[in-house]
Amino acid sequence: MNVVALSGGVGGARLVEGLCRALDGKLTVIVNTGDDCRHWGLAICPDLDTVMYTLAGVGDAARGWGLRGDTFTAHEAMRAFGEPAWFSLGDRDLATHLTRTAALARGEPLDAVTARLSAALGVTARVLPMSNEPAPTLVDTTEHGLLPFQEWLVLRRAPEVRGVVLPSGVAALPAARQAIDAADLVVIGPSNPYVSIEPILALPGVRDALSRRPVVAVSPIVGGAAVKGPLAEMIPRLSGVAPSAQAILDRYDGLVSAFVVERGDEIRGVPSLATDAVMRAPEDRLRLAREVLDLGARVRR
Ligand code: FO1
Repeated sequence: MNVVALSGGVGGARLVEGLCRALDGKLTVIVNTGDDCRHWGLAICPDLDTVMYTLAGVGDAARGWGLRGDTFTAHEAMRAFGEPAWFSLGDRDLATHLTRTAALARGEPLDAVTARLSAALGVTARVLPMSNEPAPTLVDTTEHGLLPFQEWLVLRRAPEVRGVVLPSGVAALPAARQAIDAADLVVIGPSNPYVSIEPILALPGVRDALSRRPVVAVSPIVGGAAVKGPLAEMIPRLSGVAPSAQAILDRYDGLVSAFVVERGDEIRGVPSLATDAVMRAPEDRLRLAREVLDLGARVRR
C-alpha cells in the first residue's frame, strides 16, 4: 500500500515512526515547515528534525524535540556572549542546523538537504518538507499581536490566540503533490490542525489533491484535552467550540474519510475507530499505526 503521512512535531512523528515500521520503511512523510525559524543565523526546521530524529530512533522522547542525551555547552557559551538563549539548541543538534544552513546558502534546496540528513541518520522513509520555499506561520495574539511561530510557542509560552496567518502563494513541493496523487491512503497524524496540518493544506493544490484520496486522521484531542501543547486552548478561540475529537474532525471540513479517536470520544459523520489513541510506549506507535492502516484499508473499499 502506497501511504503518505502528513505530520507536525511530536505526536505526528510518533505515529509516523509506527507507520514506518508497519510498512517496512515504505512511507512518504510530508512535514510542516511553517514553524521553521532562524536562530543565531542558523536555519532551524523543528518539525522536520523531530520527524527525522524520531524515525532514526535518536530523538529525545521525553522532551519531544532535539536529540536524546544531547548536551548544551554551546548554548551556555552563547548565553554568556549575550546571545538570545530562549531557544535551546543542543551541541549535536547544532550539526544538523549547521549542515542545513550551509547547504541552503550554497543553493541546495531544502528537500535535497533533508534527504541527505535523513540518509545519514539511517532513515528509510522518504521525508519531504511541504515546500522548498519559506512559508512562515504567524500567530495573531490578543496581547502581542502577530508573532512568528517559535516566538509565540517558546519565547512567550503560547499566549492567547485570536488567529493564525498562513502565507499565500507558496508552492507545495512538487514531489509532495505527486506523492499525494499516487497515494492509496493518506494519514494525518495527531498534530495540531491549526498550526501543524493547515499550513500544509493551505499550499495551492494540496487540499484538492487530498480530497481525491482516502484520508484517515488521528485525533490529537483525548477526553477534551490535548495530548501535548496549547491545542485545547486554541479550539474555543479559533473554532468557537469546546475542545473535542469532533471539533478536530469538523475543522478538517469534509477532508477526512475515517477518524481514529480515544475510547469514549465518540464522533459522528465518518467511520471511526475508538482505541487507545495516546502513544506512550514504542509498542503503542506500531499498534496504533496498524489500526490506522486497517481502518484505511476498510474505507478504501
Ligand atoms: N521547544 C521548546 O519548548 N523549547 C526550546 O528551547 C526548543 C528548542 C528547539 C530546538 C530545535 C528543535 O528542532 C525544536 C525545538 N523546540 C523547542 C520544539 C519546537 O518549538 C516545537 O515543538 C515545534 O516547533 C512544534 O512542532
